Order: sequence, then structure tokens, then C-alpha cells
Amino acid sequence: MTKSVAAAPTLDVETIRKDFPVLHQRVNGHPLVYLDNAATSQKPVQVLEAISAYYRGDNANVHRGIHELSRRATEGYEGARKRMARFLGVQDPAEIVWTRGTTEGINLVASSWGGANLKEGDEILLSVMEHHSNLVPWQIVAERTGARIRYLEIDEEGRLELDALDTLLTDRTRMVSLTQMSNALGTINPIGRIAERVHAAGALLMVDGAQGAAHGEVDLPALGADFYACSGHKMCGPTGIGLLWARRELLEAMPPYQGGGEMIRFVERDHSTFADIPHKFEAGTPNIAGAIGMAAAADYLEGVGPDRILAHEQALVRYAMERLAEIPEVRVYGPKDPSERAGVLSFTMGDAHPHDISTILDTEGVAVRAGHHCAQLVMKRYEVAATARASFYLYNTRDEVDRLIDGLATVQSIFG
Ligand code: C6P
Repeated sequence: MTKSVAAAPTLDVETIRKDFPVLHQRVNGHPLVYLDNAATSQKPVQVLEAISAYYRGDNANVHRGIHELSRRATEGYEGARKRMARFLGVQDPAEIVWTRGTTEGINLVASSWGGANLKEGDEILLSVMEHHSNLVPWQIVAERTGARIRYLEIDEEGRLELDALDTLLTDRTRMVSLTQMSNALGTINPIGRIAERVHAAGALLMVDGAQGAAHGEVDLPALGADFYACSGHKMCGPTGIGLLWARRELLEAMPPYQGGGEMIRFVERDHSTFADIPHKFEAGTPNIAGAIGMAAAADYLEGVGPDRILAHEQALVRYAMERLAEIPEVRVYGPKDPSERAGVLSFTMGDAHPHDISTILDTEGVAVRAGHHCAQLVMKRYEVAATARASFYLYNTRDEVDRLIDGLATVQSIFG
């Protein structure tokens, strides 16, 4: 994921929009403007058809049967793993573990790697920018092991205060876990630079790619992370599927996260031996259709061009920031420079509660999220209980930004 890709050619958004059936509806009497993409993205027909084709033609359990349908389901599921490896620049598909999403990926690492490697006195470094999914799993394992959590702070513009790494990274630091892109502020973090510092200190780096994987090209070997988790539903794929990537030697050294069918080699009365990676971490019947849908989403995004998508979002954010500046009561959070962020715009508006802003916008067919965005430490940092958040994706347009601004004029007229 590059920071600024403003030179990339523009998207043919009108053609792209035809691929997303859900966008073509009226909500509360107005054409829908969907600006809640950081929560979950919409799905193109190509993804819907891949899932439907699997259930209509091939549905069976994977790795278990010798029959034709099971063979086809296994081929689809393992083919999807290879597809996601390619999407992320990973050579060895066995390094891709299917999960339910980013949350499960981080829990897996915190529980399995953390449980086996952390001890009293060790330190885990997080930031106050993190989603709860990248905080709570570490708090749980810290409690279990006696490790201590430390925090990188963020500045007024929602950027990590990286100078503090000089003192925060010590020989006690074992794991640093940071988001690639903030869901609450839009900030894109300089993961490559951070990775060098983390590794020089002898620690490992986990990257929360929930937003990052959806909004720009991700080349995992170049990124410099040791662990990377992302979710299908943020990147035009289905809900309930995601993946964890880590280098083979790290995964092989980690104990299983859950026990059950498919993750074993032999089961005895009082102990079991485990399958090779990635299956060691995939207990139970997996989300086969989800994996196939996520791979179809990767095909779709690659067809459009991940960096062109990011450039499109940055252009929309630039325009939205200009238009929001016309409303004096609006305060926008996160970097002022659109090239330092992707398509997320969090804002407050005078005394209007963000939930009221969202409710009023909804009456005009504009969907935004309001609340703490599962990032309560961010809200505390800026001393607000909540923000309204408009988040853009490849199918959003400047006209939709105008509809957002028109809706905010209604908010303004109601709140005075
Ligand atoms: N953020 C949002 O509205 P899951 O739910 O496992 O797919 O992803 C969790 C997650 C982790 N990290 C970041 C940076 C995220 O943005 C999210 C999901 C959604 O912002 C839902 S709370």
C-alpha cells in the first residue's frame, strides 16, 4: 500500500457501479448513498455469482470425501487460498490461514504465539489508534502471561508519534501490533519504516490489515510485517471469512489455536498430533463459500487496480474535506493531507450528536456510521464520545459527497 497514488488513472465509476446491485435502490425516498464502507463494503455480482455457483454446483465438505463434489469443493477452497496468496504477494499458500476475519486472526496470534512466547516482564507495544480487535486480544494474553502493554500515542492530526519508538522499543519488547490504516481516522501508517525499527529491536510486528487490504495494493514481503490479518467483507468479499498470514517458520512453531476435526494427524486417548500448516489452525468445517467469495473479490479488485482505488478514495476525501470546510461547525479528525489517509472521514459538527447526524442523513438516504467505531482510545485522545464517519470506496462519486454535504445542511438547519 503506497501512501499517495494520486497519479494513478481515474476509475470508470459508472461502469463499476453497475456491478453492485445493492447500490441501485431508494432509501427513505432517496437514491441510496452508501458511505459506510469502513464497516463493510458492498459486493459485486462477480462475488455473488462465485458464491452462488459454488452452492449450486459443488457444495460438499472439504478434505474429507473421496467423491467428486468433495474434490471440487476442496479444489475451490484450496484454489482460493492460492489466489489470496497471489493477491498479497505471498509465494507459499500454506502461509495463508483462513479465519473468520481480522478479529480472529489477531486472537489467533495473541493466544497461540503470545501464550507460548510471552512471560512476565515482556512488553507488547500497541497504539492508541487501534481498533478494539487489536487491543483486547493482547490485553487478554497479557493478563494470562504477566506481559505488559505499552502504547504509542498519536498527534493532533491522528499520526503515530514515531519518535517515541526510541524509548518504547526496548529489549523487553516482544511484539508490536499496529494497524495499517485507522478505521476511525483514515491515517495510513508507514509500516515499512516501523518494521525496520521493530526488527532492529528484536521484536515481531503484527499488522492489522482490516482496512489496509481493502484500500490499496498490499505486497506482504515488501511490507515487512511478521503477521498480517485481514477480512473478506471489507474488500468486496463476504462476511465471516478472512485470513492470517505469517512466515512458515513462525506458524510451524506455534501451537494450535483451536482443536477439532481436520487439524489433527493422529488422535489417541490422551493426546493428539497435529496436521501441517495451514490446516493445524483450521479446526472444524471451514467457510468454504466464504473463501471462494473472498478469492472472487481479489479477482475483482485486481481487475480494477488496488492503487487506482486508493487514488480514487483520496480524490473523494480531498473533495469532501474541501466541502466540509464550508461548514464552520465541522471538525474533521485525522491527517489534513489527503495523501496520508485513505477513504475514511471522521467528523463532529458543533453540538449535534453523531447519532443524530447519522439518523438525519439516513432520512435522506445517506448511510454513514456514528459512534466510537470500536476505537474508544481514539475517542478519548480527542475528548469526544463519538464521531460521525463517512467512508468511501471504489463505487462512490463526487455527487455522493455533495449529497452528504446537503444532508449536513439539513442537520445544521435542525440544530441551528
Ligand atoms: N472495523 C468499522 O466499522 P472484523 O470485524 O474482524 O472483520 O474486523 C475488525 C477490525 C479490525 N481492525 C480494524 C482497523 C477495523 O476497522 C476492523 C473493523 C469496522 O470500523 C467494524 S467495527
